[in-house]
Amino acid sequence: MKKISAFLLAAVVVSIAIPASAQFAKADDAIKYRKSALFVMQQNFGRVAAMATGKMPFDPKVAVESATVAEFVGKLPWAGFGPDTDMGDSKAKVEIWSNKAKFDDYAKKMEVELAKLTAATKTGNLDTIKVAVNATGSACKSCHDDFRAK
Ligand code: ASC
Repeated sequence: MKKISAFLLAAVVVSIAIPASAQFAKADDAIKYRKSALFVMQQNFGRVAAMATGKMPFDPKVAVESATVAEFVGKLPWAGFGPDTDMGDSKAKVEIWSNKAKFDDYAKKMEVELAKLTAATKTGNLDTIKVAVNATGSACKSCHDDFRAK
């Protein structure tokens, strides 16, 4: 019994001593988390963008649902960019961590544009949606230009 408790205590101490970040057990989990959130966001944004560009038939109900999911999931990736997650299976440039304020501004901007996109889909007007899709796409692109490796 004593041996087992000592082992468990040691395991707890080790996991406290080397936290990957406040919310994830290891840096790889944080990276997987942010990539997953960005992927789900992109799939939903991409669907609305495909409707706006005529690559997919416009279904107003699906547009609202997709934009709503993109808006919500778009709030999630940032928790996965903790201080010790700058190395791993990722295109994220190290400049994110040396320029965090700028990165955070881009993230905020994208969240704002995604909220506007949801509002635009609720009008049911494809021209209004197109404007919001372009603004959201620009927000994605400007951050990628600075902070994502090619
Ligand atoms: C997408 C996607 C991006 C943005 C960007 C817009 O669907 O994956 O990175 O839109 O291409 O310019």
